[in-house]
Parts: sequence; structure tokens; C-alpha cells
Amino acid sequence: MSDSKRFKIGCIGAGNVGATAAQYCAEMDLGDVVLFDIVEGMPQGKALDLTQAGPIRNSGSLVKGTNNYADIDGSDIVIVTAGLPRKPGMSRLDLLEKNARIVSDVAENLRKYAPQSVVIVVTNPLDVMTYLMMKKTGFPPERVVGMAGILDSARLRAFVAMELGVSMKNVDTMVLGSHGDEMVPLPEYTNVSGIPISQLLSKERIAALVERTRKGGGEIVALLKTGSAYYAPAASAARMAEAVCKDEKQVLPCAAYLSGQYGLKDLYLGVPVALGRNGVERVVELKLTVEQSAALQKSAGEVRKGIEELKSMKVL
Ligand code: TXD
Repeated sequence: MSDSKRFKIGCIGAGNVGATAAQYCAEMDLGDVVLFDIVEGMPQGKALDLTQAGPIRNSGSLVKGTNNYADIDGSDIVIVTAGLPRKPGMSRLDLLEKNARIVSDVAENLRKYAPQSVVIVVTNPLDVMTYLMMKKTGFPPERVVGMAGILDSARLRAFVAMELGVSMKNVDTMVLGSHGDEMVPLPEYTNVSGIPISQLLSKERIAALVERTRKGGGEIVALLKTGSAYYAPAASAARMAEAVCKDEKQVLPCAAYLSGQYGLKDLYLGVPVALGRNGVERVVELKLTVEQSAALQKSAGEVRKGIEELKSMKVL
């Protein structure tokens, strides 16, 4: 990546999360955005609309929509949201197989057209799809990173702020583990301007907010009836793109490849990482309690099961 040119951000999948991520990236003026989808016309239409919002939103980002992978050529960052959400009647394994085929197809094109990119994976099941993306692109593991922890921690931050009537900006937290029921929110690392929440909220209230965070995605699905959350997921993916573009090295919870950290090897799992121009610049290791460590191992077990299922489907 050269420093002199504008960044090029590819968004693969122009559905709810992909198009909204493109919108946030454009609003932040991170660079120019290419919005790809297999549906004809749709990414072109959304891209034109987003570009026309630029002059009003004071952004110089050009957004191009396409059905042709050649247009993402040379992208510095690629956000991958291509895939299906789970629909009623669809088994977890069925979703795994369908999205694995889609992610494999995307990976092949990233190898060809964006071989130097940092890839931010959003497609579910997140930790398994991020692993698959790394394997199929053959990119170094630090250049493939999954989005989940920023979203999960943002949900907890919002719930704590709403409960206390304080600014969400003052609330900080950390969520580890896989994206889903086995996530590991860490109330011990949750504070309001440095004040531990244990001093501000009862144990019962903290447990209730943690539980609401764990089920945060489901709560929104139940309200929307069709589709799933996309504003906060898209904001999270765009936040990661920003950290990469600006070479921030800010510590954020992301799904990162583990090669011995936390006693875990050869899988992706949510951990705090320093995110910069090269992707995951560093995995930060926390000292966990016995309970936290057991929860993380359980979370890792779920991800391993998914990886094994991909192997038995011969996708991996
Ligand atoms: O925290 C997280 N990681 C997540 C994950 C939070 C929110 C959503 N999460 C997952 O992202 C969700 O379970 C899905 O697997 C993806 C995308 O969710 P989104 O809500 O954006 O789904 P849409 O609106 O159905 O958009 C998916 C788009 C759609 O336009 C399809 O035409 C396109 O993906 N699609 C493809 N694009 C490119 N290439 C292929 N092969 C392809 N197949 C479908």
C-alpha cells in the first residue's frame, strides 16, 4: 500500500450490511469504495445513490457499483458481507455449507484481484468463515480478520450507558470468544470513564446486561421479522477499515488467528488486537480467571466443530 494514493475499499456483498458499511466508509471519507454483488443493477444503483449523498455529507468518496470482480482490482481493504443470513427452516449446517461456498468463491477472486488487501470478514458463522477465508486466499493470517467483538462490545456499552444514563462514549468494555451464544463478555473489564461497573451496578443488573448482549442479535431479528441487524454491524466493519486506513494500532476486539495465544492454535477467535495498516499487528493476551479461560475454551470448541464440519463437507 502506498501512502500517496487514495485508499480503495472493496465491499463484497451489497446487501444490508455491505451497503451500509460502504455508506459509513464514504461518510468517513476513508477512500473510494467499490460495491460488488452478484445481483445485477443493485450495487450500481446503491453506489450511485451513495455517491450523490457525498456532496451533502461533505465526503469526497466515489462509490462504484459493479458485478465485475475486476473492478476491485488493487483494493487496499476488502469488507466481505456476501452470504446468506439464516432463514426459518434452514439448518445451521445448511447455512454453513452455503456460506462456505460463497466465501470460497469470494476468496478466489480476492487472490486474483486484491492480493495485497487486508480482508475484513463479516459473513456468518463468523469465526469459521474468517478461517476459511484465510485458508482459501492463502493470505498471511494477520491480513484476514473477522468482525464480531466490536459489535458485541458496542452492544454491551450501549446497554450499560442506557442503564446508567451516561454517555456511551464513556463506557468501555471487552468481549472475547466466538460470535454467538458462546461469546465471552468481560464485565470485569467494563468501566465508565475508568470506574469499574461493579461500583455502579448490582451483580444482578450486570448479569442481565451481559445476557442481553449475548442475545443482542436475536433481539433485533425478532423485532425486524425479516433480516437481521445491520447498522451497528456495518459501523463495526467500517471502524475496522478506519483503523487499517489510518494505521491506528488501536486495540479492538476482533476475530484473529491464534497460534498459541490463550493456549489455542490454528483457529480464529475474538481477542483484543492492535489493528493497523498490516491488519492484526499484535494479539493482546489478557490474564484470564479460571472461569473466563474455561468460557473461552468452550467458545473455541464451537469454532473447532465448525472447522471440522467444513472439512467433512470437503470445503476445506
Ligand atoms: O457480527 C457479525 N459478524 C454479523 C454477521 C452481523 C450482521 C450480519 N452478519 C452476517 O453478514 C449475516 O449473517 C450474513 O451472513 C452476512 C450479510 O448480512 P446482510 O444482512 O448484509 O445480508 P443481505 O442483506 O442478505 O446481503 C447479503 C448479500 C446479498 O446482496 C447477496 O446478493 C450477496 O450477499 N451475495 C453475494 N455477493 C457476492 N458473491 C456471492 N457469491 C454472493 N452470494 C450472495
